Amino acid sequence: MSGKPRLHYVNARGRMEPIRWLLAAAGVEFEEAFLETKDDLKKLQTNGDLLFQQVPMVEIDGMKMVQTRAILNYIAGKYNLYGKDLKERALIDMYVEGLADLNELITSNFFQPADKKEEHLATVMDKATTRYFPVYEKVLKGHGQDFLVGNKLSRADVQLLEIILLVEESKPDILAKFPLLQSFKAKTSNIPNIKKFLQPGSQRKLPIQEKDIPRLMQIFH
Ligand SMILES: N[C@@H](CCC(=O)N[C@@H](CS)C(=O)NCC(=O)O)C(=O)O
Repeated sequence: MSGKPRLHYVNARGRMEPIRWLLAAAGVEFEEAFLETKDDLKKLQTNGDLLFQQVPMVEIDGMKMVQTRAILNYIAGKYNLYGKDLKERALIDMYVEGLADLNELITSNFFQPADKKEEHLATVMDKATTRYFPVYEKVLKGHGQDFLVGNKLSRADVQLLEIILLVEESKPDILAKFPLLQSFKAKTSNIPNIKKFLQPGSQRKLPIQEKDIPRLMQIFH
């Protein structure tokens, strides 16, 4: 054992990607064990490694952690990215849950019938512009600081940057009307650990392509 967290998931973004982001932002090196086939998943299930028979699973500090949110909470707490008190943590939780909702909307585009995808994506981008991004712009404006909570990097910032970049993949000008989010993006992208994660060749995963879907379905269904 190297002592590094070991991440069990497929070689794709999916539910593991925010965990990769958070570890990277915290400057924590991690190893990845990729599931290539359904048998790889079955092996973990039969060994009793997965509490609910599902991945993501992260081996960390002698635990085999499952449930994405629980894993993120643990890493955020451990690496001091979860606010200084309960109230800061409450704010962080609200911001992060909003981001999770937006992420879910974006991901659901993959599962739309081909003739509905474009229309669905337009609706999602509209929601991003009118419901979600204005919230974060307003927060940044309200306290005049570059981070969402407490003038210090938190998991909310890391997860917001991840979602901004994700949305920009579909709509590059999404931040046009959000000047504070533009400077937030520039500043957080330049934090050394994050900058490194954004370089080609890091453990950050590329967007899932249509052609990857049958491979992933074969493992999970
Ligand atoms: N609530 C769980 C859901 C995990 C989940 O749905 N995992 C999928 C892969 S993304 C899975 O393992 N599917 C296989 C199965 O359910 O048998 C989490 O957030 O970790």
